[in-house]
Amino acid sequence: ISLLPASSGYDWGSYLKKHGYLAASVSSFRHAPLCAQWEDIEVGLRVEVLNAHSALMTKVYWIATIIRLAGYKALLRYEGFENDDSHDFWCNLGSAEVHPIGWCAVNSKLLVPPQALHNHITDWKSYLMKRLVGACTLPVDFHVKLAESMKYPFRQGVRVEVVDRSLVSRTRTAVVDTVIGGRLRLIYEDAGLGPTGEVLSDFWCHMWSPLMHPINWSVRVGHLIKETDKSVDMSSHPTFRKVFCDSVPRQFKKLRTVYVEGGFFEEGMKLEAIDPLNLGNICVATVRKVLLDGYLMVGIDGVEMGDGSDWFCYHASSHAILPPGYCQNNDIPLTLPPGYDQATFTWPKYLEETRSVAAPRRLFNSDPVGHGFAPGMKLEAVDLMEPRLVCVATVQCCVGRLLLLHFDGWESEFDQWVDCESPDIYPVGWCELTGYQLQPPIGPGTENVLKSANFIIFLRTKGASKPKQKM
Ligand code: MLZ
Repeated sequence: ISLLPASSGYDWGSYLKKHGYLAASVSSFRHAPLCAQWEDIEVGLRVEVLNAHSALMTKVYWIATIIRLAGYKALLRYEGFENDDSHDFWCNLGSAEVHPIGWCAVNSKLLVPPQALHNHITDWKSYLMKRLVGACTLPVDFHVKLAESMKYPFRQGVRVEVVDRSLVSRTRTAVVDTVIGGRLRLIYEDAGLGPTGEVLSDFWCHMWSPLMHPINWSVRVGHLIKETDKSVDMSSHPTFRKVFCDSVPRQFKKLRTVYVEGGFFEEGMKLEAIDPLNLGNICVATVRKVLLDGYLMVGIDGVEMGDGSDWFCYHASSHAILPPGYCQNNDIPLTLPPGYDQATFTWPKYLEETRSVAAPRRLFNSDPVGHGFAPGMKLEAVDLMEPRLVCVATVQCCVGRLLLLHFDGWESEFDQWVDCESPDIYPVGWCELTGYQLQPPIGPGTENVLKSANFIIFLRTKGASKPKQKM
């Protein structure tokens, strides 16, 4: 299945309005620009916004009220239309055309009402005085804060260690090629170039992704790293003509410290873990190796290749590893090793059969967390199996810290569990704000297209058990 032609300006507004969808609030995304400022942003705020209905040659502005919020997007109504919603329009509050009240005065810009209102009200001055008494507006430093939160500690030419997409049990050295909204396009140092100079293997991740590390991390914690193939010549690629600079730990998000006194994870202990290659599945799993600094290599029971090539590194504080019994306690399906039956599987029996022990509960990061997500909320989320893609998505369900995400228009096969603080989920309007391309739902809302698309996926996956997808 190929994706729809990418659209840069996805019409979130019509999609939300047509179906009455809600969107998660910007304040629920700790890594998102303006997250801390968003508490003050609410329906009823007044802003000065470009007047798109003016016949004048110069840019003029008018006052509008926030009628509805969806992530960064606001449904605005120009002052004067009162209860008439027919001119309402969606606008990204992060865009350069929206300002706090008073901005026009300070910057010598004209406030001119939209043409449809010209004959409507004659004494604008007293009308506005009445309408604006006691009204709130955006914080004055809104755009300054926005600009500040969109500075990133990475730039082209910075070297990092990142998971090898062709062999997830090891890392590989890569160079930052592009930075958009804190997401990095990384090119493996020995990726190779195709006939037209195109990069043969790259990886996208957020700068706070747990899959990315500073240079020397792998050797330090004891993780396997692919030796860079020096015979591969990348020098004709513009990114590789830059002066390189090794990334250092302070450029990365600090992980929660784990205490190993009083016992830590040990090789052979059983747990439940999100399958790194099928992120919609929480599986029976085993600690295969304990690395330094609280990192673990985890294998999924019953489907392991046996050579360690499909082990995956999770930090002990990761949301992706859970104590045995977690799924049952929370009424969500646990994916069992082949040959086991949902009706008869019990953890105590399984531990006995496999002569193993459960990883103790206290070792897991079970901090209770309040978050603002609820089932049905819309957001923009990375398809972690193809991490270049940021897609229109819905929170399907919430379990503790975990959110099950569904990609609109795609089969549930593509659903993924993510942590509520994952840096790979963004508010509605984030792509527009940062200039990242958003993947719209396939089959833009029409039943037929949706059905046939599902059908194609069905054909693709029919027969075989769910195919493993490459990262
Ligand atoms: N190549 C993949 C793209 C899937 C993207 C889905 N994103 C939710 C496929 O066609 O299967």
